[in-house]
Amino acid sequence: MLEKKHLEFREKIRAFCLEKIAPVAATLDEEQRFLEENMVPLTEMGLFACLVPEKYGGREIDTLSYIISVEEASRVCGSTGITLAAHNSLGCYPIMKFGTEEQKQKYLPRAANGELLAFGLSEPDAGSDAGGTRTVALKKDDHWLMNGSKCWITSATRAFATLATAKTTDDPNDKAITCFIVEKDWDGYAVGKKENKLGLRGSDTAFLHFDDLKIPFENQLGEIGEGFKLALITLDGGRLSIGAMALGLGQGALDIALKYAAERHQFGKPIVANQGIQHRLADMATEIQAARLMIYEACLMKDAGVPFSRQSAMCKLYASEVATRTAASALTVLGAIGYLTGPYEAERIWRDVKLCEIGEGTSEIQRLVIARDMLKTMKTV
Ligand code: COS
Repeated sequence: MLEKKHLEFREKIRAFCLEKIAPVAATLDEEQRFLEENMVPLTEMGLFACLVPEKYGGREIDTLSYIISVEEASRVCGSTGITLAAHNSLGCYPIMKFGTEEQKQKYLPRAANGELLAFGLSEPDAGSDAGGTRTVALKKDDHWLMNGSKCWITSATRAFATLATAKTTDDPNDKAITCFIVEKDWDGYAVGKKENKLGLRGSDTAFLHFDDLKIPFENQLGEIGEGFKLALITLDGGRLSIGAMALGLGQGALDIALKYAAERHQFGKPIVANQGIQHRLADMATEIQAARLMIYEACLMKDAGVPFSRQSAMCKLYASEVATRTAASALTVLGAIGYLTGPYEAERIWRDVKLCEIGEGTSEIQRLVIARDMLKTMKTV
């Protein structure tokens, strides 16, 4: 059972999302356009400042409240959900956790004020094998010199700065990587063309290219050689937010299916009068609620300082597979009309949700993380 403060927060965010985000969600998808018109309202609601401490201009809400905001945004617009998730979990959080005081003062107030941050880990040849990074940053005079490319970067075209990982040696046998905060305005930082995606078409995804990018020493984030662990710790939190995104998308699909099943008449009765439809809706609701409870519990674990890597992998794995099933079920309930782009938006959810099984670690990687943790601890629960 949620506490009163979480229930009130959810009501507030839900009303906001229905008023501001839902009306433009279809247009953003259709026009493949970034959610520009929502940047000011989202900033005013504090949704880019969720985790940032108040002393840096943030809202400093707990993880559960933040995750509820990603869930509610995704319930009406997956593109908004992923933009919030990437900025807060992958952009703000690592600076909060690993940044120097100067880095926090320099970047967090801007981030909390709606200037987006991005996270650059993946590369064309380093996806699931994130440690196989080829981007290199070598010390030269009074700076680092970075060369390489990052791919699938959420908000790449918008972000004023990116947290990018690189090897800090040209020794091919040394796989240690380090994280850096690099800024869009610097010479040598180039954004590739926006990707044409199956779903989440209102979020910007693109390559980043670094060509002799000069990085001041003070922009190294965390210790040299600790970038991989920094990334994995960051992804532990990020996977909760992708789970929340899946949860919201799945809930959105269920909302549409229930309403349609009650309204649509065939053979002289609403189709929901058929037990086959009722059972389908019941299964959808049950699985979504199970995913919700898993994710909410993992949020409490994170804030309590309890290790939650396995749980966050489980949350992402389960919620994204549930949401994929739920979105497909919603299309089945809607039949031919559900297959159309537009009238019921179930088709958009079906396209959006697939990313949840891929981004921030595929479902196969989540299974690997869960199994490895069980084997390491020899604890099944
Ligand atoms: N938190 C902190 N440390 C962690 C960790 C975590 N969640 N997971 C692993 N580590 C540590 C390990 O303990 C190990 O430390 P030592 O070198 O001191 O022993 C180190 O990190 C390397 O771990 P491991 O040997 O398990 O690394 P692997 O190369 O085998 O890869 C996986 C592990 C596959 C789990 C990792 O590469 C991964 O998550 N890949 C998916 C990446 C991904 O999600 N990409 C999408 C990015 S979208 S932004």
